[in-house]
Parts: sequence; structure tokens; C-alpha cells
Amino acid sequence: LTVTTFGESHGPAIGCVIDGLPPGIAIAPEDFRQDLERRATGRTRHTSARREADEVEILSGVYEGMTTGTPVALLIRNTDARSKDYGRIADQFRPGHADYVYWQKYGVRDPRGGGRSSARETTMRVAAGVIAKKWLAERHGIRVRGWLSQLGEVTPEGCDLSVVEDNPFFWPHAAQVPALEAYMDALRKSGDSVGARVDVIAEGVPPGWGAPIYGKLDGMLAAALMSINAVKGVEVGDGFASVAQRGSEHRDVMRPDGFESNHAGGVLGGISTGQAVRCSVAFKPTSSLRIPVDGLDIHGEVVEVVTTGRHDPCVGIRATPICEAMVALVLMDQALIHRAQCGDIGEVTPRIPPGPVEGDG
Ligand code: EPS
Repeated sequence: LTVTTFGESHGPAIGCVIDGLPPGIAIAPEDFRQDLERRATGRTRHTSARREADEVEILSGVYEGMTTGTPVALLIRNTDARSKDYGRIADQFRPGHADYVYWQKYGVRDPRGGGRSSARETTMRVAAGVIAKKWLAERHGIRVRGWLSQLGEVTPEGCDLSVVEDNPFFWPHAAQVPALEAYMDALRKSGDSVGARVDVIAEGVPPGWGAPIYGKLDGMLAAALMSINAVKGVEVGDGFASVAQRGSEHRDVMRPDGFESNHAGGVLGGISTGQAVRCSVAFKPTSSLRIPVDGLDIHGEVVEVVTTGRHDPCVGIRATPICEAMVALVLMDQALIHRAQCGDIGEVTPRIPPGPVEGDG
């Protein structure tokens, strides 16, 4: 499976091409609506005020509502771009922003906002992920879901995944939501931004997906999640917390009725174990700030950089569906690769049930 996205935040449209999808997957434009709404700007005061319809047009690869096996091209027209907001920084580099490295790499300055480095690009990842989620659910009974597991310095005081979709932060503890609203209001007023952490689990992944050396499942997940704009860290299972653990604590005890824990994050030796696949993703604080800072312009002169316009004080707030999409795409890819190599290999024994999932009941 390959996914390519195209388009800029302030260009006429954004889109993606998904190649390698099996034929016979039912796809309709309405299928994309829910996840695109979850990711979109302009739905609450805590995200950028830009208001996009995010209506998906299916250009190819679907006939009479079914994928044909040929490349699926999806298009979303930008309806609320406003490049003039960027006039002031058209020849400046924002400290902490990718516009400097785009200039170093390409030697071309596209002054229309963040262009490809804008969070707008992630829209098409979510759209592609909708197809992967649907296929994984129908074909394998897999459910991929995420939540915000840290906002700035704030961590959840409890974890109840049933409340995640009831608040604009994807936060797993309902009682904390008013405090988060106040936190974000104060942050927005200050003109600053903050980082966030998103956790994703995929339940129902059978054992055996992935590869032992090259193409490790956790390596593919890390690469896919790290490819999201603003991501600075990815953990699988206990991740960096494993450093301070003893082996006797980290190992997941196997019993006939299920794994007792999930420190591994559902992956051992690059191959799925049958436990829930669990990833955690760190998003940096965004760099487009109203707070003035010294920067350089394209002539190397020191300038004062102030970014106005419609920006996210915490891009991680709406990153939950993006991370889910990337996990789903990797899992679908690995499912197809596994089938190609191993066919429909039957169950080998013993097959250990996945064990408990944090935050469920
Ligand atoms: C973004 C700035 C804003 C956001 C944008 C990400 O856009 P603009 O440059 O048009 O004002 O609204 O996010 C989206 C449009 C989106 O759909 O995610 C930025 O600085 O990254």
C-alpha cells in the first residue's frame, strides 16, 4: 500500500493517491465525514479559526461504490485559504518552523503559508486512513482509537476511553475538561503554543504481522507516525519508560486466558503478538506565534518575526485522528504483506488472548 499526498495549505486543493488497495472495498464520500470533522480546524475556539468544508471528491479507483484495485485518488478543494495573512513573513524564517529547511533544500520560497509543512496536509492522511480503518474493521475486526494523553504539562487524572469523543480535546477524563478549557484560553491569550501527546491503540491485531529485521512492525509505525508534521517522538509500548524497568517487570506474562500486561505494546521482535498495538506520539509546540522573536530573512538580515493569522495554539489537540489514520494505514499494509508472504496460514497453538486494555471499563 502506498499513500502520496499533494497540495498546499493555500493552493486550490489538497489530495492523495492510495495505491495497492484490494478491490471490493465499499467507499462513499460520506465515509470520510466523521474523521475529517474530528481533525478539522474551526470547530472549537481551541484550534485555528480557518473554516474548511473538507468535502471529499473520489476521482478514481472506485466504481459503483467499490474499489476496483486501481489507484484511488481523493481530492478536497481548499475553500478558506487566506495567503495574505502571510504577507509579512513571506521572506522571513520563523524560528522553529520548517520554512528555513524548505529554503535550504529547494531554494524556492513559496510564501503561501506553511504550504506542505502546514497541518492542512494531514487532512488527506485522515481521509486515506478512513479506508484502512474500514478494511481492518470489516476484514479483521480491528478497532483503532486514540486519545490525548498529555496537554502541555497536564496529564489525565484517570483514563476512561468511553468519554474521549465527548470533548474537543479527545481527553480520557471528563472531570478535567473545564480545566483544560481554561488552560487553553489562557494560552491563546498569551499568544504562545504548547506541545501534546497522543496515544493510539489498535485492538484485534492478530499475531504474526510485521517482519523480524527489515520492515519491523514497530519500525514502520514509528516511521509513519514520525512523518506527521510537528511530531518529535514516538514510543511503542512502554517506550522510553522501559529504560528504568527491570526485565522481571517489563515482560508480559503469558497465560492460557491472556497476556497479563502489555509493556511490549503488542510487538516483539518487529512482529505483532496479538496484544493491542500501542503507540504514543509527541507533538511539539507550533512555531507560528504572535510573540515577537528575532529571526532571519532570506538575505540573512536579523528581523523581528511576528506571525499573525489563524494558527493552532496546540496542534496536538486535533492530532488524534491523524495518528489513528497512520496506525491504520501501517496495519493494513502489514496485513496485505503478511497475506502475500504467508497466505491464510491457520492458527498455530497456543494462541494467547490479548489481555486487558487500559481505559476500558
Ligand atoms: C496552520 C495554520 C492555519 C491552520 C492550518 C495549519 O492555516 P492558515 O495558514 O490557512 O491560516 O488553519 O490548518 C489547517 C488549515 C488544517 O486544515 O489543518 C499552520 O500554521 O500549520
